[in-house]
Amino acid sequence: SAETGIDGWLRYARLPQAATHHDILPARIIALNDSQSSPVRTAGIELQQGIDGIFGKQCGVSHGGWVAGSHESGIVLVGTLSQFESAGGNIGQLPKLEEDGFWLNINDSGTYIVGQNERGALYGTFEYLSMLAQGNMTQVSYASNPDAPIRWINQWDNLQAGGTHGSVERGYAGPSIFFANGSVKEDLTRATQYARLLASIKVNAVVVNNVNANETILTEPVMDGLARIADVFRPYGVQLGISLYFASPEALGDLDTFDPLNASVIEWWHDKTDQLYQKIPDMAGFLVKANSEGQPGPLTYNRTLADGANLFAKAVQPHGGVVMFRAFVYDSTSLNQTLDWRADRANAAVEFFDGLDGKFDDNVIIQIKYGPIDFQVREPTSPLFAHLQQTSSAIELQISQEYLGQQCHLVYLPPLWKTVLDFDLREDNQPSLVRNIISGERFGRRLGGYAGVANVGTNQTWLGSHLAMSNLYAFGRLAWDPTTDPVSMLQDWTRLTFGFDPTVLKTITDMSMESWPTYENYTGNLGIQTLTDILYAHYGPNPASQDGNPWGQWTRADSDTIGMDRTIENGTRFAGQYPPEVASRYDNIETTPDNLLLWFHHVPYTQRLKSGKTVIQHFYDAHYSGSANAQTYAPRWQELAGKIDDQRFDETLFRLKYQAGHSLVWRDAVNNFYFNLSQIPDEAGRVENH
Ligand code: GCW
Repeated sequence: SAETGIDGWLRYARLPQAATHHDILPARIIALNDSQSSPVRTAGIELQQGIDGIFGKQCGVSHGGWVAGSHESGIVLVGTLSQFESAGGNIGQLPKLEEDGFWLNINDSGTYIVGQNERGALYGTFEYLSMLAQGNMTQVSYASNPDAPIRWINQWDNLQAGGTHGSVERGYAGPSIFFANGSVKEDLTRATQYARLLASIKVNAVVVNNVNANETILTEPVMDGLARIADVFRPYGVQLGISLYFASPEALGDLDTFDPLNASVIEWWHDKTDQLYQKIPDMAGFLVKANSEGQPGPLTYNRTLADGANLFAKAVQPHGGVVMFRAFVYDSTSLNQTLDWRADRANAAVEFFDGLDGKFDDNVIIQIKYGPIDFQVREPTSPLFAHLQQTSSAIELQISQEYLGQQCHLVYLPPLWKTVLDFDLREDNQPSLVRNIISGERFGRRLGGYAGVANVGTNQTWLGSHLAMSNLYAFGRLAWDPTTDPVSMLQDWTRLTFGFDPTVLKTITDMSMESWPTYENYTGNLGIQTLTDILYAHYGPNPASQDGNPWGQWTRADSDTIGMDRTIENGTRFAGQYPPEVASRYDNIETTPDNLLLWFHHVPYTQRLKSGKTVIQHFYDAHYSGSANAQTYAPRWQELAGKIDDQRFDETLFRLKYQAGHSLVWRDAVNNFYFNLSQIPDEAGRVENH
């Protein structure tokens, strides 16, 4: 059958020699709940489909009739702790399970999947099926608990009143799977399939509309539509969240203010929230982008960001909801590159949140992009993670490759994400890894976790590229356990997606693991940022656009020097936003790693790196070596002809050939730009006046 990619890594493709395993497989599935919206019921269906697909063995599903202690072999039993106990199971010896966690036990007497809640039972089921689909038939017994409670996907989907299809901001795979004609689509098949994929990677909520929201998300027909989305999500244990427009009381209601401390405004939001929860009792909560890039917010009324966040927190609190409040707050109109050497957008988040730690309600989580600017190919860790200690925080990662080739370039992102998750901020001179801050562990917070901007669309591949799906898969795996090895999860994904051929596995592993450094090399290296066009599409090279723009993404390149001076004495003082150990490391050019040199220091092109090369020669060399490596992808992929289906082979080859060409465009545009500016010749004679 044609491989469209719609099932992603959940294909349940037939194993080689499937029939030889029939004896050791379950013959009967017992799912301890049969109500329509129950994830445990879904687990039963997945088990049935999975065992049939992977092995060609048909099993019946029942919802009871298990006799505890009967040692009936050949069963797989799935349910929650309390369902298991009511059915007569002994939960006394089970390891401790946290919310969404599960226990998986495969032994001679059967397979037992017991969740702390129904969602956990479904997660355990998908984990079991992932083993089977990879031909792993070993007996295991372990508990698995999430590292963090917040494991959310954000979609930047627009409702698009007046248009046919809802567009997706920074989405590269077609229009929205949720919205069309200003409302929720009638046909939610794709939303259902999406929830299935997300449940299998243990994602527990999706914010379905763009953070650049408008008030129409709160109209009656749209709220009814949202309830239908929640209905198709529910059997997968995925909760629905929405982004709010701060000025809605004025734009949709008939108030003449949206001041968060105004009594009528507060009442308006409480009413709306109650209406929403009436329709969607298990709604996850709200996401808010305020006072950023034209969005209104509390600062409009001289109120604090905490006043703004708490307005919503109080409204959802009685319903058990949470508020994800974005830290991506900056005012581009206040930045002037020419007049102010100390101006720096990177400073904005810490400055805007200064003095607010401890002022947020308990159910507020500050959602922080990994770096201080904006999803660049290389950024230092956002220092804000160290400043919020009495406030829960979550990291925002971007699966959608906005500045990273928009899914036309292969870039496997977990190695980049790990540089931030594993980064030690040394708060109070103590180990302070970002992953332990957002899990809540480091500062003793109850909430926190991960938000991944996915922006899937109606394209059959979800992201527009088959290989890009490894990033979505890995996001879920890391949010559950950030210590997971990027190679091992990539290989799980590859086997599940493309099967068992060792050459396929090796080629995809090698190319993926090379892909981020390769992309960094032919785009922007040494911490200068991606050097992408930032005036319009965020696509393709445009180093000239990286200065003088109103967005505050600058390189301060002139004919002799380059880089942002972010030191404490002489520069923008950004380095001083880190705890002392890290601040002094970045403040000092000697201890700043080469890959962040131009992020923190303004230097002559002839500055020597630790490698011994000059900055400009490194630019030339890196762009040549990066694009040279990108040239190898398509031929390496071509070696896989016949080892995977034609459709996915061809569609991937097309993208890799495109990348090969576009990497040359990148190489020459960037190298020529800096050669023209600096007039410093390339030692290898490749870059010259034309
Ligand atoms: O990087 C910018 C993107 C915008 C986005 C914004 C944000 C949704 O270019 O498209 O808006 O970040 O994250 O709010």
